Amino acid sequence: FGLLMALSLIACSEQKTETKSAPTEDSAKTEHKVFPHKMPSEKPDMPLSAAAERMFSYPAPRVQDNELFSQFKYTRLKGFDYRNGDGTVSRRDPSRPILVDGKYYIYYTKRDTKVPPIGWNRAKEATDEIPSTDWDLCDIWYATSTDGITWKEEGVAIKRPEKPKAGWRSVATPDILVWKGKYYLYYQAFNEPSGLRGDWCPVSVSYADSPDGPWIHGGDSVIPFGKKGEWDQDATHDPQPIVYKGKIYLYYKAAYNKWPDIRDKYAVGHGLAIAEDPLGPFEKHPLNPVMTSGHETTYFPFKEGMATLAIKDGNERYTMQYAEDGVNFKIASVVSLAPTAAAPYAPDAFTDSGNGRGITWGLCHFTNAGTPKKGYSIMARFDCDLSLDVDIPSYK
Ligand code: AAL
Repeated sequence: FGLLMALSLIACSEQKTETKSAPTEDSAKTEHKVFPHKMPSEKPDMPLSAAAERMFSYPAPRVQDNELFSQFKYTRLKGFDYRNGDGTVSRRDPSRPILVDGKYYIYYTKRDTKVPPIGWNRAKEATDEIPSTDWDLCDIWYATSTDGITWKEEGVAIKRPEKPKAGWRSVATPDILVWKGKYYLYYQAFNEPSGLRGDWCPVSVSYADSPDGPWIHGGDSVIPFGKKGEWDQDATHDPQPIVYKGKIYLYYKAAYNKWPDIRDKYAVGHGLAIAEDPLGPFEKHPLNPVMTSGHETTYFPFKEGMATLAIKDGNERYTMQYAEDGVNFKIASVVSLAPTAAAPYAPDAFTDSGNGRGITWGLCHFTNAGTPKKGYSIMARFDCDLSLDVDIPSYK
């Protein structure tokens, strides 16, 4: 047996030597071309594996110093009471903070109900006092802070209106635009308990001269639903306005087939609607959806284009993406433990500088909203290193 083994080993090594000494025409051609030790700035002219090829579709620098890579650090906020977490108070889906006269302002979904939500699958049992989901029977509240950690809850910004006005059932998930000295809040306006036929709702807008209000109703269904059969036929969520190329770029999400019957066809898409006036009309971009991953919308100006964080949902969840034109997004980096419902403080979101500097912090939420009998959410702060000006090496 020992002899047999020895013979077969010799046979093997002979075979190997033979392969080496008889190169094919192809391998001879590429013999001197081996992937270099120093990362090339251009794709090298040589056959590449799929992964090596893909590497050159990421923006430079492509290695550890990728400008659109970050880790995320979280800090608990001070100043919000959650009634010992009994599920009757919830705060979620914060707007991006804005800085006005030395104070940060945020707007968010607040639920204060006698009982916690009963769940989307029991939406038929929801009443005027029993919420179906965590964002049912909500109003939009606001809070201020000087350091982004300790907040003072100031009161209601937008109360849900009387039935049958748009949003009578719930107003939720706001975001802010500052345009020509006025403030505009875009938010989801529910006319039925979410969960009944999916998470159906259009977007409304209100405006004010001061970030403290009073808020004047400015319009409903500002992003028209798609026609029946189109991806955004009955949901426009997470509106996020940015001033870009002299216009208002309003990114939004449609979660289609969310609940309850065709969950296996569930998908998210983000659309872009563009207007010259904050009250519209908003025209949808012909290439919509411009993103196919990300449960919420988190966009910010970066260099001449737009960066976005695709959070949960979709094949490309947990990626940072970049579009030079604000429309055609490509994966720039893969991230982990990313903030949910991230709303960054983006100082140049409304300045249209054409040279976005990125972000270092923002608000997000943590949720156990699916937990029966005590679902609710809290807001938190995240810090990150996605700024071109401020380097935070400790997060790398
Ligand atoms: C959120 C957002 C929208 C949805 C629900 C409340 O994270 O995507 O606001 O409708 O979940």
